[in-house]
Amino acid sequence: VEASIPEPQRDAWKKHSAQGFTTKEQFEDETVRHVETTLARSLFNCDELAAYSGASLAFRDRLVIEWNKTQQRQTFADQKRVYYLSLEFLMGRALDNAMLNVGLKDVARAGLKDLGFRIEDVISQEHDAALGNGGLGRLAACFLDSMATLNYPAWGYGLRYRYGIFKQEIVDGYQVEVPDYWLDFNPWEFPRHDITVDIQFYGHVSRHQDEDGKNVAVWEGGEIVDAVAYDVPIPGFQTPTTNNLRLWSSKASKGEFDFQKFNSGDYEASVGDQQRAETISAVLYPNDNLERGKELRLKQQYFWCAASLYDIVRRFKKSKKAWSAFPDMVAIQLNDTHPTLAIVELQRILVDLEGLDWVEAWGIVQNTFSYANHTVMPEALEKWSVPVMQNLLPRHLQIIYEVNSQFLQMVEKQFPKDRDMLRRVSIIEESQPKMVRMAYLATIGSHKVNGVAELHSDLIKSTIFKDFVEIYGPDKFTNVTNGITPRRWLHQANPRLSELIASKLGGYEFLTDLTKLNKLEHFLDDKDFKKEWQEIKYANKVRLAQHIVNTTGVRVNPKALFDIQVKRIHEYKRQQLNILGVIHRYLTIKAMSAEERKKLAPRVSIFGGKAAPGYWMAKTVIHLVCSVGEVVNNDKDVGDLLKVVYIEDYNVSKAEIITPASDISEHISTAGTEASGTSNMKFVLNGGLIIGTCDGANIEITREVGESNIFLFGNLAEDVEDLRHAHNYGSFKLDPDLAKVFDAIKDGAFGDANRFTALCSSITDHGDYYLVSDDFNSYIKTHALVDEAYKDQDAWLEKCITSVSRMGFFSSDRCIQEYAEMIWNVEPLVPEQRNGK
Ligand code: 4GP
Repeated sequence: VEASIPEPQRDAWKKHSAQGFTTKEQFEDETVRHVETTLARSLFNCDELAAYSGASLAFRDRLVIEWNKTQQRQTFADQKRVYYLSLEFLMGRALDNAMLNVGLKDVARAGLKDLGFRIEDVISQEHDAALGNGGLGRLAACFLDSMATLNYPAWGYGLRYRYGIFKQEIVDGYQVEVPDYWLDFNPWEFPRHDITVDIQFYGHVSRHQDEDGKNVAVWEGGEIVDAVAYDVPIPGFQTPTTNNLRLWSSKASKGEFDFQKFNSGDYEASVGDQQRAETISAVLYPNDNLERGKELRLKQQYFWCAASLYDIVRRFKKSKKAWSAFPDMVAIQLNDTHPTLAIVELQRILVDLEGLDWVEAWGIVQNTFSYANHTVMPEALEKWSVPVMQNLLPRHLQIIYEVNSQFLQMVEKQFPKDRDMLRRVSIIEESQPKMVRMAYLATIGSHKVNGVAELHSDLIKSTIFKDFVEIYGPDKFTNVTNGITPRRWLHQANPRLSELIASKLGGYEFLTDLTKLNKLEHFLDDKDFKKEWQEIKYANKVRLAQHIVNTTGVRVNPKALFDIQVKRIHEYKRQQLNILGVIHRYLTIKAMSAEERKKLAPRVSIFGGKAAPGYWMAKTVIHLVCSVGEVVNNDKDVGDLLKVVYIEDYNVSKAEIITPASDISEHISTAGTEASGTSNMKFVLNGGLIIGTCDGANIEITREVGESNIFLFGNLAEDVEDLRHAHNYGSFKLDPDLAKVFDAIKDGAFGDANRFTALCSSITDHGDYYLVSDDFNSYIKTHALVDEAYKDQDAWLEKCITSVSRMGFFSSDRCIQEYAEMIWNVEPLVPEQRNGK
């Protein structure tokens, strides 16, 4: 059906085209209009939430106008687009970001003030969009910001979960999970009921002859679920480019709704079917760095991949180009292995539905896809049971077998005598039941595979993909070190620091070219500048101290050294090492004379992060932190010398308050386990130093900021395997300082010791897999160096400023440029007029 307006009427349309506000007057007009008409409220009935809603709708209008233009521009340009497939997008709040990216925050601040509101109160009404677990999902969100800012024609594809990551409450020192129902009012999404895709599950495959006598596979029967598109505009910074994030929501198919049952009076069963369909996109699986192989998760993955592929293929077909041009128009980036079924789905579309020859189709597939790996930890590598896949996706399993068989034939030719190689690299693991190894399938179906920091990219080549490097050669494997968007993580989270930097560098160009920060080193002797820098850090600490007292009741001294570890709770990230170190500090203070205590720098140890609901050990760590806090914070001997706090419900908007307030932050994973880490970058960019292991991006941060500006400790990745081996063969010796810490715990210094038995014995009796004991002494000593260094405030400040000036490399803009040039081969589409310039 032709939906465009005929030529003669287009002038009328253009005349009435929506414009969006630019001035304060117009902003107030729009906000009040939305409050009064869209929300049906009035000036007698407008609380902060209503003001938030009105202001958001005013900004949304602006975004939508640019968004429509961007989509038209990209369609006309007819150039290659990139599609970023991620099961997680940890977006956080949108209003503040929209205000800053379109450059109208000051206008909004003044307008809201006229209308009787403080902008901060309005902004804080927004519910975080928390469709992710941690680093992997937040990285996707930073990438969307960079792709729009750099004007790349790019779409994100994900799932519209009804429940994002759970909310964490700390009750009596234990984590309690509360569902995150976030969609009550979400002005940032547009339902596209006209864009609905039928997604098939189950059924069987039969073979038919087509008109040309060709034998084709037909996937029949089973059930159909509808995927409905919801679009979220993604504004670039200081550019009109506004990209699209399309999230799919599941719904019972109209054709499927069982009228038979309905008419025969079985209303409940019929509604039950409906609910089952909606379950697919109902909840985000709350695991970080862990896969649990649940069928519903596989259903989510296929649902999302099939809907996205349908959409991408439909857009390509409109261009009427030959299939061979598909990889010239489409780059699909897989964020980890979660979207690997998209590879199989494209092969299915090309061979079964479009009639392409297998080999030609597979060439197109390989040239289209690329895959980023985010972890080497075995428990996080996705594998799906063959029987489960056979049942849910019978045709896809056949295709996987065919891909595998051709791949293994190729390998056999290359390595004729190496039977074990075939077993090792097969997509199918010959276990009971057989399993599909998704990382291998993703590697075979892509033209590039990358890790997310140098060490990590080296490790994947020497461990999980070692054989594949032999088979394909080293060029298929590459590195793109992660980055973060300086817009959210500096300009938005730390506006005063951003302003101070701009005043010295003569403008905000550093926000789009972060390497410009290096000029800050010229101001190391500028007393006023340094004083102001220090005042800003202090103000940020006061703001965090306020949040802490409001939420926990614990009063912390903002003059103390703030030592922060916030991230998902995981044994490999070693929050246990941190809290055991804190106990060691506590015991040391208790043993000191009053004179000695006077010389000690006061500390606040701050923890935050969620544990996966089924991860018992992680939950025990949280409980230990809270129990230690209970004792230490109420010990009169200790006073301000040590406070221990657990910040509840760590999320993106809390990170915006926490990150600018650190003096030191902890990135202390067992070497070789943290693929990159990204909060390490955020903390340094905000003028905090870090204590860390030689792991992930810590190594590159050290290279950039210099060894004297970071506190490194612990064993190296290359020694980890030998140490573990030694532990298992009897040479484990518990560190003597750590032994004292365990004695205190066992004596009940922090309450019932039984609650911590498993945690302690994982180190003392079960091999200490994460090398807590091996690294303990080095960790404690390095903390003593931190204490010493903090005493010389001038030197400390110089380290901070120097580090910030050298953080240019860690912008997600650099990262996206590397993907675009090395992997996607896409060009930006720069609009003519740019705002803010
Ligand atoms: C995370 C890694 O653990 C983290 O080091 C990295 O910075 C982040 O991805 C982004 O690349 N991985 C996951 C996961 O969150 O579930 O594998």
